[in-house]
Amino acid sequence: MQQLIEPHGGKLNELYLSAADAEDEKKKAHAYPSWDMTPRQICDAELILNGAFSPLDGFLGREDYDRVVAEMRLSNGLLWPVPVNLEVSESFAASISEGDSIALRDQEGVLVAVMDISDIWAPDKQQEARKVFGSDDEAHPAVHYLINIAGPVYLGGKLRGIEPPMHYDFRHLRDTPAELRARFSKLGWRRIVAFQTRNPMHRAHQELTFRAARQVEANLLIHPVVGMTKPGDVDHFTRVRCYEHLLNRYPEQTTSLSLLPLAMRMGGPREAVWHAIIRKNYGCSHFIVGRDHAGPGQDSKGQDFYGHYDAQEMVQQFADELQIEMVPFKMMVYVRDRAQYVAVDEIADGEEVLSVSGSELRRRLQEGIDIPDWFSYPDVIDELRRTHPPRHKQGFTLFFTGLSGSGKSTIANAVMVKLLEMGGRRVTLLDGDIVRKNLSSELGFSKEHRDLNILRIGYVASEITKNGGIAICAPIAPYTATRRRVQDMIKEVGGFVEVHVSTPLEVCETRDRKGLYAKARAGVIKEFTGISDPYEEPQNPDMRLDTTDISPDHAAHRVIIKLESLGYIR
Ligand code: PPS
Repeated sequence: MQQLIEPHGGKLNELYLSAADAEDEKKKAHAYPSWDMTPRQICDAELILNGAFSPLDGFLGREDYDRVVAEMRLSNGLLWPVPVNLEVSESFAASISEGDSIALRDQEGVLVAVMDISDIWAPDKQQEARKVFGSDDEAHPAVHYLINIAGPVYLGGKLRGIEPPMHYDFRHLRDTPAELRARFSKLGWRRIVAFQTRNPMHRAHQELTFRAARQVEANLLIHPVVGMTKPGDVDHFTRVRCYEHLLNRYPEQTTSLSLLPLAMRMGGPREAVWHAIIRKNYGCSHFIVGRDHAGPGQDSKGQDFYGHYDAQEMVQQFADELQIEMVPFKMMVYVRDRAQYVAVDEIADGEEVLSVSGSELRRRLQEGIDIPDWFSYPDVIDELRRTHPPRHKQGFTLFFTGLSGSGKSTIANAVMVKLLEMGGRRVTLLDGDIVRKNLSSELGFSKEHRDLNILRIGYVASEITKNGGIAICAPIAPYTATRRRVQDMIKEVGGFVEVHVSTPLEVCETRDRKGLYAKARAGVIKEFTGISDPYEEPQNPDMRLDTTDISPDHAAHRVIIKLESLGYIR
């Protein structure tokens, strides 16, 4: 009988201990230093432990890391394109030594694995960004994560699995590589083509996957990523319900759906090679790579980070080593006269094609506009509309940032009152001073404390937004990267509107309503924004307001008009 494709490196590396050994290890782990993993580290750990990242047997050590970054290879020469590291804080790293064991826990403190530390080092993150992602531009989500969110020290070492990270959702759709391989064997599937996605699937995707399966005479595995995708993507709960609707539209017994708890990096070509290796470990013989695979979009100058078909080229370049066969696909578009989907390179001269881009779809959902039948299925659209109501029914955060005395609080207050006057919405004001009194009273004005303060505001605002309310924030929020983290957090759950109150420093200082500028100049107050501490101006705010020559009432009125034009109120 023909066997399924071999895992990468020849062996599926499942790292869970037996029940008895896990019990023993759990007792010993009470004495180990403990690290609460970040959401991304939990995703990575799960896929290391269940063998999806075979042949990895832990987080990369230094030698492997260096070679992966430089050459896309582990130190033994095996192809591996993306560094998978346990990044930690300086203080945690200082508390342990090479040779120690540490307890890796999930966010509730449950022990997931024990890690035997072999290497501790501070990586060159700029170099990692340039080599792995081809850029150190922080508009790239993974570069932003690497530079601004990931800890400064990396730990390398083998893992011993205690218990898999817990998932309460869609448990019937989650499989380890061994479970999926067993399912394929049971069904008698030998040729399986995997489809990776982080988006809802519509008719074009169905046509593409259906054709791919027919072309290579294989069964189809829809294998969406439900770990971490690009900030702003449709949440996985909604997507999975969409996939389930779509599944009914494939011929019976031909197609399977399974969820992959991967934390994507949006690394384009390198990531495509990684995705291929992962699918090979799950037992798939073929892998679809379309246009812009794992693409992060555009850089801060408006240029694409990667060419549309770079990912296909890189997977092709390593075809011999990968063994899993790529099924390359061009973009599918709808040809009106033929009433069918066709690859862009198959369109005849003069044929009229129709397409709805991702941003056009979002616009139509936001504005409650009709979405044509040729584009998607009614049950898929209904599902999207349930979680993406038009903007005026969504929660949103209005985030003012600017110097002390620029007018943020006054405008924020005026906007709040105008919104309350209009009625029908719940509004919460998180003004700088109010927050510092109620949420952050123990914090000062160091960079670390300011960041903590802003992240707390962001967290509260995201909860308000998620539940359909309006959060108005008015802190100084001087750092771009921290504002970005707040924005990413909130965009996952609703709207985010950034207003830069750009009143110049001279004007703020002349006003000096609280007398703080005078004290800052005299050196009585240290680390004062604009005087002895930085303010990084927003590059692309939704709106700029300089209050030098306009009244607070007028400024608030302009904000209301902006909110109306963006569709958040009407
Ligand atoms: S931050 O940077 O976003 O955390 O600042 P924020 O929480 O908005 O707090 C700013 C208010 O605190 C007062 N204050 C200072 N501001 C800046 N730098 C220093 N060192 C400082 N010390 C006290 C000041 O009144 C700010 O209020 P606003 O409303 O901005 O004038």
